[in-house]
Amino acid sequence: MGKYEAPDFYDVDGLLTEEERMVRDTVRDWVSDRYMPLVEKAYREGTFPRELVPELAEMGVLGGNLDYADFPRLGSVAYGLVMQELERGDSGLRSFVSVQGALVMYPIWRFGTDEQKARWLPALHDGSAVGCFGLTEPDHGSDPGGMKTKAVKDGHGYVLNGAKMWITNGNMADVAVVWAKLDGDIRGFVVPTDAPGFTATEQRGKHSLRASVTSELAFQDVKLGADAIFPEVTGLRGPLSCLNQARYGIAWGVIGAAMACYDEARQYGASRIQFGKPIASFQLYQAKLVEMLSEITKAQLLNLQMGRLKEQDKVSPFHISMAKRNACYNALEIAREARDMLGANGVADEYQSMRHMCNLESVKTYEGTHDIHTLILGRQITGIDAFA
Ligand code: TGC
Ligand code: FAD
Repeated sequence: MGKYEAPDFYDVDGLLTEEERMVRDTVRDWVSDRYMPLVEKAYREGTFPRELVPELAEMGVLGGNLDYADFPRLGSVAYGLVMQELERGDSGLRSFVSVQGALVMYPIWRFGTDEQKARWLPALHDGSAVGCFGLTEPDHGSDPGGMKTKAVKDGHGYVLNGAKMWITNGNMADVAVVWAKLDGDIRGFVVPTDAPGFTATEQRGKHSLRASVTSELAFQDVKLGADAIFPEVTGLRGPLSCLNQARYGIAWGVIGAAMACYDEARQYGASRIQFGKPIASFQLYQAKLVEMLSEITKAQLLNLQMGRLKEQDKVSPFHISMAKRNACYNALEIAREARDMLGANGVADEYQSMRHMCNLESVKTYEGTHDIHTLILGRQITGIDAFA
């Protein structure tokens, strides 16, 4: 295939600042030069290319949106564009960065003590430490409020027992942000993964997100100091605030994957000859490209407006739910269509559409499934709570 040509039908580029374009282009080039040569092998072998973490850190994308100490700060739109470009490479790459920044650094920054911040934020920012976020349990995914993981007071500290499942970065992590019930209330704990009684077991056998580490965490009488808890935040509001940040990045990210699939199908159609003509000359093929580009363009504009609202502190979780739901649904449809348009070659791993398609099945599920975001929006529109 030829060089990647990012679709931008409505000149969204013209709505960006020079700095935003520069950040996007830096990450776009890095993905082309450094990540794309590795991804096929990583996906086949089911590994995350950890050797690239220092380079991600060097680009300032780990917690790049946080206003902390001397971290260079990315604006919300620039951060979204970074997610778009990373996921153009692979959802696993964006997932790594999302979890580190939005689900580990963000809660420590927002809810942590000065000591927790000083201990973890610089190391997570420079990539010398990796974090994971434990909310989902084997029996509580969409309904995290029912979680069983429990902390009890023990002298001046706490003892943690329970299990988390489907945890991105789990086996690579030095620190886990774990949500558990203390006296019946959901609280957040900063747990070093070398604490006795903490185990992480990699979940193999995934058809999706193969270039990402996913793990089950178990806590057996893990002793934590009094300084391990987030002191103020109580209830689902804590983890859900982090999910707002991560869902924001996903809405941008999956459109990067869709852009890659569209570009692959467009280029393939121009060079693949059937019935004596390029397949892109057939009307049905063209109609598919039109649908794909239309949905990409609408999502690009929605994401951009969401980002501008976030910069003005005007974004609500409902804006983010709509963008996450819309982007994941359409990105997955686009990836499926692109796979089909490549014929048999579409199932070969030298092409990327099927890899994106398989990844997007997970991304549509995690951080709130399509159905859950439908019901979040339905509750907002009607005032009637379908979860109650
Ligand atoms: P509900 O009654 O709605 O709310 C309970 C409390 O939370 C507050 N709240 C929020 N706060 C901040 N942001 C939001 N988006 C919030 N939504 C609700 C709410 O105000 C209330 O606060 P308070 O102080 O009054 O108590 O709770 P519910 O039990 O009815 O559940 C709501 C529901 C279903 C929407 C929620 O539980 C949900 O979103 N479920 C989906 C679970 C989910 O998204 N899990 C993601 C796990 S992490 C992950 O997947 C990482 S993948 C990472 C990667 O690899 O990229
Ligand atoms: P369930 O909640 O059992 O849902 C099953 C089906 O039922 C879905 O179609 C759902 O939409 C539907 N459903 C559920 N409730 C309703 C309802 N009220 N009305 C209508 N339909 C409903 N979690 C973390 O905490 N940290 C991570 O780092 C993390 N990384 C992940 C990485 C991967 C690769 C994957 C696949 C998942 C990850 N998750 C993580 C977990 C993810 O957030 C959950 O899988 C997700 O929240 C859905 O929960 P569940 O799988 O238990 O599905």
